[in-house]
Amino acid sequence: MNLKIVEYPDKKLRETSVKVEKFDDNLHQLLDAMNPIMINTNGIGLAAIQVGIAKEILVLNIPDEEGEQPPENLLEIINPVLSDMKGETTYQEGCLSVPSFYEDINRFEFISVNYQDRDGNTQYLEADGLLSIAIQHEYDHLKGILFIDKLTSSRRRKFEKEYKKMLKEKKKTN
Ligand code: Y12
Ligand code: CO
Repeated sequence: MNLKIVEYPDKKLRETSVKVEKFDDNLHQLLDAMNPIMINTNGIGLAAIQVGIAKEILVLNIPDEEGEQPPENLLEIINPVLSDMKGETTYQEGCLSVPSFYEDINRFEFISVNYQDRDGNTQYLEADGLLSIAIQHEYDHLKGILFIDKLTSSRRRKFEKEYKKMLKEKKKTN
């Protein structure tokens, strides 16, 4: 499967993803293609809409203490429903669809997630720390929300200016 990361300001990223209904070979092929894209681009989370597919599919692999992302730590989350959001935390986030930009974002500290795995089995997890932040960031993608939408208006204006400049430079070198 030849997938490419969709980058801001592509309007595709604003689409609302739909629930997965068929847990078939097509879904497995997509999941198997999303994982290496995420790992090879130093990502820790990726939503299907970031590769142009508007379905409620997330892959995550939170680095361990050595900074490794072994395949056994891969988490595939389909049709997630978040609940029991509690507390508050701040983390400097980045996004594969918004390259070269990082900013402090407030999130809930603890969340619970009901979801399905690649075979359609119902699963449940409770998360805190980086996993909780990453799931909330990826879940937002399913609703067409980007972390830059959470910036103050002055910070957002600064971002738009810097990002435009970065895209211009990129165009020159390509
Ligand atoms: C905490 C904060 C954000 C998340 C969401 C998942 N975000 C990522 O996985 C971001 C990855 C990322 C990787 C980059 O490196 C490359 O593209 C090679 C990167 O650097 C550049 O764009 C130059 C930026 C972001 C989870 C938890
Ligand atoms: Co993102």
